[in-house]
Amino acid sequence: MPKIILVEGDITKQRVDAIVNAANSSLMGGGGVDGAIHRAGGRTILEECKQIRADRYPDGLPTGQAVATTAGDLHATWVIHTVGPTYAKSEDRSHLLASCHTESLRVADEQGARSVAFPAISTGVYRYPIEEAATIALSTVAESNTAVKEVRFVLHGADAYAVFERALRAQMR
Ligand code: AR6
Repeated sequence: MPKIILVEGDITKQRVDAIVNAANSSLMGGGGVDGAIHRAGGRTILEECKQIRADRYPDGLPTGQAVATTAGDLHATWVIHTVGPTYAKSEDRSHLLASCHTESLRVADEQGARSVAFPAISTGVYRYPIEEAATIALSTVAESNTAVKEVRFVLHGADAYAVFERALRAQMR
């Protein structure tokens, strides 16, 4: 089980082996954390995403899956792109959010990453309630069978940090 650490801040500033990107299935960039990662990481990341689309995912990366590129100018070796579910009241998509975390850690293991930073996947544009997302993210990582030693959740803002802190405390009880 990896050690779980919570940090308030900007994921693009983290020094870790791999940074997870909350992407969309096009892998062509977007807003939120995706935009920030592509802006800070530079053009190489987008070029590799285009290659992955052409070679392996012509119809786009399915929700809940993950792929790795190099990290360009970021202080990391890899960016792991995963696609979170959009939130829907009418349907439980928690398994897809959980899958983003297990698949990202599986890809991290494939690459040999030992420290991985995650954003709060799906909690922005995709509208997943952050309390629910935090519980799913933390419990999935805690139960993951991975060689990754440290998982750092990087939360944007004090409110998001507080939610994750409460969820982590509840999980440790
Ligand atoms: N560092 C850490 N967390 C951040 C940062 C940052 N620099 N910037 C935003 N967040 P979102 P999603 C937080 O919308 O909901 C994109 O357009 C943010 O406050 O980035 O999975 C993609 O291309 C929120 O808590 O991702 C997709 O189309 C969390 O990151 C779509 O958005 C996730 O918000 C994906 O939506």
